[in-house]
Amino acid sequence: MNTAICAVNPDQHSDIETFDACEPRNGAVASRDVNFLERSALLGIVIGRMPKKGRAAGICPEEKKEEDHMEVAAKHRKTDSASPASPLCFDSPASLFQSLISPMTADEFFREYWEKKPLLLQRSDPALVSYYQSLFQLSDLKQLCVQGLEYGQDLNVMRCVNGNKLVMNHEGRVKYSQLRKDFNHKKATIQFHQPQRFKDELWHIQERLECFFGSLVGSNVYITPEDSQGLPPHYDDVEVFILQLEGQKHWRLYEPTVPLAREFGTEPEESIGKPTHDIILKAGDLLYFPRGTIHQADTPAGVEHSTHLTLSTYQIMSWGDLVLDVFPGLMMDSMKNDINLRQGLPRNLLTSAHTGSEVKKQVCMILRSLAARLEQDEQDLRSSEMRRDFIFNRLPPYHLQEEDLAPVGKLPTLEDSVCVRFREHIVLTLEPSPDNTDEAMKLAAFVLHSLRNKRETHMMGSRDHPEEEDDEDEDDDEEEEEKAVQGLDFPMSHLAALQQLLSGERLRVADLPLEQDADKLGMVLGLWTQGLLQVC
Ligand SMILES: O=C(O)CCC(=O)C(=O)O
Repeated sequence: MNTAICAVNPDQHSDIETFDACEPRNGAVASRDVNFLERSALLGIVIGRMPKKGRAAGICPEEKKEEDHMEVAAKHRKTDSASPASPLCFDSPASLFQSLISPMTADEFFREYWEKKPLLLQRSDPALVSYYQSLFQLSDLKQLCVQGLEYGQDLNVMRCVNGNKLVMNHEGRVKYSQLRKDFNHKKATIQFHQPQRFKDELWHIQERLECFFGSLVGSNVYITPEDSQGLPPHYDDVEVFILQLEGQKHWRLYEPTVPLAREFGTEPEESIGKPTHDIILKAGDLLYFPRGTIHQADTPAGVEHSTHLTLSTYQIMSWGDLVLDVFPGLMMDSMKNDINLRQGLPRNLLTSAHTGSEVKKQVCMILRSLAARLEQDEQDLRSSEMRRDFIFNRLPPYHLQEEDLAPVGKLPTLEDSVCVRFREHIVLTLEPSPDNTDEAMKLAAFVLHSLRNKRETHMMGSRDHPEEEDDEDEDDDEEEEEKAVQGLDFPMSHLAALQQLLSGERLRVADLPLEQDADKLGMVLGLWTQGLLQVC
């Protein structure tokens, strides 16, 4: 983080004074005679109105409409007169992100802020304020409790006391009356997990963001009563976007001890120094900060309560993680072709206290030759777990229902032209063929998709159910079976044809780059049956 900033409010002159009261760590203090706009630019603060849907230049280009997605969403969209019109632009993943961070441009965001430093967007647009409030509010909890919520799994109730997190969860099912008692009288913060499971608009936003980032996007809602704090200072392993939905929250951010941290961590107040940012977030404001940023937040006295939504992404998405992911496959392939890699280790290597410089040298040589071979290899890198994890755990397309999964339109013939449906929710991977019977390890081309993913379990994992551990093996088997159904595998000879289809082109079945007409038809029928392709 290279710039220290403090929030200033353009509407209240006196707030500008808080700038001087804040002591940035890096000495990046703007002088008093810099005017507000210049200073805002210097400080990474952007203030503005949201663009009207589809009106702002370059924000919502009509031609970028994603047909399947729009079609399904439009078919099922409820006409809910209580929901305010969305100031976000859902036409494409990029336009959604752009409208979320408006008036900052996505280019500037990724150039100046992403993984680098916090960004505060202060907006005082009443339409945006009421839209943000409609995403989740304190009063939603009553109905959600009726639907059935469990402590621990669906929400936590906690309070920061003397720098420590005091968890105040009760057993089992959440009763609304108890929840309000803890909130009103014990000043507990309610941390609601993954509200996109219940709130359609959050499903829509997060599904678009998952397409935009190509990474899972989770969320939590935090509701904190006045003059109270929920969590002690800590940092997360995710990029976060904080949307202030109701009331106000006071945020303090600190220099990371582990920049771009890969793990969650807490830090005692004594060791974190002075805040680099001291901010009051108001309804409609958005705050971004990179993973590793130490933070704490409290609802000031005199504010009725604060509700904010934390959108988080890019967990386990670093270059290091990719190398960890592809390395086992690379090594296994090399071992098949190189007898040197199959030669035995020196005797007792595993039991000796030091492996010695010769062993290190040998390992370095192997790594160099692996890199050299990879450079010459024309084939794509094979990702084993990261792609699968994303495609099987992301949200399904917005408002996709069981009936949308049935084959669409007429059965394709050789003379028809076909197009892939739900392109954004499909990946092509190369993996060991399910037909492998020996060590030769044949590869197959897998078409994996997320159309049958469950919105109700998005980002919930299975670790929250320790009581079900006995059944774990059985559940794992069932889960594996279910996942296996969410894709099709084809022989490697079909790879070029699949790549062509998945590039989004409209193609005549007869023109697919496959030798046999039967293979062409077999491939398109397989995809058509899964609802992944239609005659167009
Ligand atoms: O509101 C709080 O106490 C902390 C919230 C937080 O850490 C977050 O939203 O990431």
